Amino acid sequence: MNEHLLSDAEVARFLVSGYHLVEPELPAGLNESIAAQLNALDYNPGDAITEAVPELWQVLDHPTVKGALVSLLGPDYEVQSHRHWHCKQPNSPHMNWHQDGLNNRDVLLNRFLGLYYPTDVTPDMGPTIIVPGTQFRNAPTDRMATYSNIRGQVPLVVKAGTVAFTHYDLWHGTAANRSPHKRHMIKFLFRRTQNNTAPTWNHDPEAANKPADWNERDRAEDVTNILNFTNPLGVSQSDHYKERAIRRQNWNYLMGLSA
Ligand SMILES: O=C(O)CCC(=O)C(=O)O
Repeated sequence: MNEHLLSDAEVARFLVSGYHLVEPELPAGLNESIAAQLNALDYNPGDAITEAVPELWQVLDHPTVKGALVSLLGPDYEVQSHRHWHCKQPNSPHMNWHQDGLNNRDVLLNRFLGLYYPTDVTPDMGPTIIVPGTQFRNAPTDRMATYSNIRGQVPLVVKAGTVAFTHYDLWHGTAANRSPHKRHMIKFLFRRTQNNTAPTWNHDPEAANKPADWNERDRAEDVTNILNFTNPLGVSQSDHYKERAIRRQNWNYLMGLSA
């Protein structure tokens, strides 16, 4: 067992909710140093943000961050060349809901985002807002952009150093920044390069193969029941069973079985 890899339940929850947060124990002063360099930048270098602030690699190379990536994308995952510094300026408005991915109901988990926050993000600082469970839901982006609050939305009010891994199709937006502080987030993109032939996380076959238990439902701690019953959006039964099928296909794909 590798202490940095995810458990079965954590992998299953990622498939169900579309996100996973890690809080790596970064070297003292690293977040502060990165934030200071970002505060001083007077242009956005785009993909070259890692050249402007090379210490960002220390975040990506942290064992807790790598452990989550290996668990979900395999040991040969790639850090893609596209990345972006999202500097949310003081007194700037909200950003509409959208999906970054291709709006698929994708049964293969091959690519997703990592959002790194070098400072604490308070509710008034324009946190990213995600809607857990929306990653398999198609919605025309122009229509989605007109929605306001959505039941189940989660503002990423996080502590400095947090990395939020989010499914590429997860619905997200940003709250307005009503504070006098810049809110920094660096978005990275990670990609699988090899299909799994076996689980790449801390897999326990016994615990992962428990029978379905209707009495546990949302309290479930095991894979079968997490995949079957978790319903973060509270959708109807006829809607839920379609989603359940996609989750199970994703799980089988990660297990190295045919999807
Ligand atoms: O700045 C943020 O919090 C979110 C940015 C965003 O929506 C995106 O990168 O697609």
